[in-house]
Amino acid sequence: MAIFKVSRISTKPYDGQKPGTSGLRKKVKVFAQPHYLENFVQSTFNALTAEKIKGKTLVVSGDGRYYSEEAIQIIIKMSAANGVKRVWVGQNTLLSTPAVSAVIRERVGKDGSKASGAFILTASHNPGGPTEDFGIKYNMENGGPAPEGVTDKIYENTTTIKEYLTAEDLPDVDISKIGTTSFSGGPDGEFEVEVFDSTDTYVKLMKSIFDFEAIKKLLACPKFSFCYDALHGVAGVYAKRIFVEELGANESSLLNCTPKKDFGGGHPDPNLTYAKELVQRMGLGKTDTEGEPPEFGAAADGDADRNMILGKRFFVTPSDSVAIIAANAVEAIPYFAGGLKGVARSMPTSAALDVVAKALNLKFFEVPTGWKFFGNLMDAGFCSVCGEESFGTGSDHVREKDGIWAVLAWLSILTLKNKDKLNGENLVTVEDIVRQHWATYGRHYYTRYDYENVDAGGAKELMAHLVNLQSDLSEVNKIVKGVNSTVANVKDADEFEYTDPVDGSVSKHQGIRYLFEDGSRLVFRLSGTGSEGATVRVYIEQYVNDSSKISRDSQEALKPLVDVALKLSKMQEFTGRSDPTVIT
Ligand code: VG1
Ligand code: CO
Repeated sequence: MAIFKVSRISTKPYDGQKPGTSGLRKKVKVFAQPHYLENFVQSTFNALTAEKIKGKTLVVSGDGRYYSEEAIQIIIKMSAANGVKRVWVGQNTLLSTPAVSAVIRERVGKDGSKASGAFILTASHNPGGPTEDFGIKYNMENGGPAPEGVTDKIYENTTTIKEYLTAEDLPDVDISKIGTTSFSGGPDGEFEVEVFDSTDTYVKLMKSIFDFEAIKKLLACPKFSFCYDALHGVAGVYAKRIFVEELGANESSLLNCTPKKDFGGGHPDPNLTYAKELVQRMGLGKTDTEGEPPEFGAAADGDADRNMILGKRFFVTPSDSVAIIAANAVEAIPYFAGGLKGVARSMPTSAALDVVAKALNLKFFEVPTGWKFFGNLMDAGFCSVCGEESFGTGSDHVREKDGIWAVLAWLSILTLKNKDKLNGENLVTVEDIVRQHWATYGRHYYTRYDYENVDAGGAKELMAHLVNLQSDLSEVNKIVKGVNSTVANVKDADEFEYTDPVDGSVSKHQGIRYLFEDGSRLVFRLSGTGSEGATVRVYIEQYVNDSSKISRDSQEALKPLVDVALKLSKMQEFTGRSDPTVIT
């Protein structure tokens, strides 16, 4: 058994190690600077305090992007030196973000041990590779992202750090092979690294939530066809195991399901712009596909917590998706058979979920952007299903959004709606389900405009301008009417502020809102996940409850509100951009 010693290494603070919406994300060349990653990891250990680290088990894994292997070895050595007893690593560094959450909550080690937290190595939907992004975040013992109190403390520590602890002589661990390697030394006397199968715990959890036998019958039905695009992210590992091995889908229904360190040079972000191959296959491309598109298609982001749901030639907005899942969950998904505890959405997500919550008399919560705010609600038993407009959907089975779970939820709804039709009749389609939902609850037209990597100064000025404007609504309404007289009046404008109903913590400046008399909304935010410049997000929403008006093209229906948003914000003036980078 190799013996190791603890070294104290002197270091100096780096600027800008403040975790954003979901961890610290920077270019690989920034992370690869001497002591950069080490400073952040030690600052995290110090923020958690020895009590949560010494003798404990930590999970370290991620989406397998470029620099993950180097980072894992660094974190293993630092964990040993800081008195961690055990590090659990998914084979080949791979664990999806929801799988990490599942491993923390569910996995039991050989000696009965459970993990008390995790470092997740991912920059999620941001591109990977030597010139692209790497990222790291810490998740707590409930399986959810560290709350703001902890991330603030981590950041504070990064500004004063003077030294970190590491075990320089600990040999690198082979993380390509399943098995346990033991060492002796360090504050705990012994230390071990266990490499385990990336899918086992997660697959077992999914099988306890969904009726796999029923879904299998849908996938076997000749009239049904299926397509899944992992965009070269970690979702591919789970897709093979679940959709092909467990549910019997054809291997050819999987696109880009072998994880790559650079995601094949693409942007692993499941939306209509970046999931090009899937969009084309589903008949939503600019040119026609050969043959008939599949009935159902879905995609994931790099770390597999996001999902995009498509029907044949049909796009389901994420805001509609969570509402439809909530409306059908009790009947379609065994895990929810006893009823929903409540539902929640992020503030910029459309109010489609609110309408369902009201109709079904469910507890409802509106939280700031970012999954960390849902965790407290779930731990307190207030919320079962939640979602974000940014292609994030999930439930209280873990404390992260879950891309594969969302696909299984949709397959369960399709299975329910088609339970008497598997003998060759025409099937109820994804589009039928969505249109039926609109007919029952009304439709929330919704779009998001992203202006990526704009000048940070200009973006700040734009936001300041929008806040200033809020003090004079008659001036705002003059501008609105000047752009388009058919648009309703703005009745309220503010910056969203959230008080956590469980612990009372307050989060301010969570997005600038303009609320219209007819229920329409404009929301403006700066992204907290980018690594360069600033990204301005504009969220545009309009509710229509008149059944003769629910079938319009969404971009066309929203055009007047979009024009108002661009004029109010002076978008072109402040950012120099005449068009957004991405429209979803
Ligand atoms: C974006 C999304 C937000 C999501 C976050 C993390 O944040 O808007 O809804 O929770 O990404 O998702 P921002 O601050 O850039 O708007 V992931 O899949 O990148 O962990
Ligand atoms: Co993600």
